[in-house]
Amino acid sequence: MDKVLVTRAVFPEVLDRLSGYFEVEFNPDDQVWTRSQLVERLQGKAGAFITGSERVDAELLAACPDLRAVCTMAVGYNNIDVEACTARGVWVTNTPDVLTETTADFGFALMMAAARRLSEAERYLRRGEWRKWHYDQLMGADVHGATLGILGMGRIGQAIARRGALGFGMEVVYHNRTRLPLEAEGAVNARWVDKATLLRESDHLVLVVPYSATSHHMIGEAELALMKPTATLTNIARGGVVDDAALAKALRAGRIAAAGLDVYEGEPHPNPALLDLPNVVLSPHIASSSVSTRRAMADLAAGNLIAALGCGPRAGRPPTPVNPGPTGRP
Ligand code: 8YV
Repeated sequence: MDKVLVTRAVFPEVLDRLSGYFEVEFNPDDQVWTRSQLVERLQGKAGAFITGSERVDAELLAACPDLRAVCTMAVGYNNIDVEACTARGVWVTNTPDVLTETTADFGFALMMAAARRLSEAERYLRRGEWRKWHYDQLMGADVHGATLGILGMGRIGQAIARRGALGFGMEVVYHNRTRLPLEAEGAVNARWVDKATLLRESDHLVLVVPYSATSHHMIGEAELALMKPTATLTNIARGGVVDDAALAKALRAGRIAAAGLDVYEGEPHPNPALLDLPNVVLSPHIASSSVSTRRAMADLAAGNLIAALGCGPRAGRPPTPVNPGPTGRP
């Protein structure tokens, strides 16, 4: 029986399922292991069920030669060096699709909360400052009928566009490296524009682009300067896509109106400059965290691990691979 490591705490039913196929070592206290603790625990393991918190690179692979599958419970895999895994014939899998709608719901919620100043309003009320109605109390920006900008038009971007166009009568503009086929643009009523136009035209800009060297600080001081002073910015992509220090400055100076953030540089320690600002809605990387979606992500990651290690009904054919596994070894 192969041995596998589950690096973080996960649903007990998922551990039970894995135990039907493997000898499972897990992390009941949900400790965030150091790199050397992780390498130590991976010795003799054929597979790893990981999350976005663990970094898998060439050095780790060299130190863990028995590893044949790295299965992350996330759609994003910027923490995994896929090329290095492919070179060693190690499967990489992720959990796309199952989280698309839930993540889009949350992105929309953050965007609306930022536009309508929801966190600010709640803090005001809790502080006991609400004494009377007045005409310009906590006035925000409308979402319905406004221009929704989307940077990164993959599955989640399109799901957000659908909400905006069909539910809120928004005009949708987007920027993506590759333009969607006309039909797909038509389905969400979206218009491709270059990045500068996207920044200039958006009333509410939502970032859904994967993190890579290319998308690092894709939104910084220069980009924020192009946005409308009344605009909001929502980041549900990855910390690092936005230069958080530049964003904090822009929010403080009123160069944009508000932001909604679920992801940060240096998670779980957001830039302190963001914490004191009234015009930013902050959440702790929970966009995919609905009961049924987190369960579906864990099930899919487990199914990938089982199949990648040659077990179960899909032996050798993990449902959502990122690379070709052993057949991709040069
Ligand atoms: C995960 C995410 O919960 O799927 C992703 O890429 O950002 C989240 O849904 C997180 O990465 C932990 O694995």
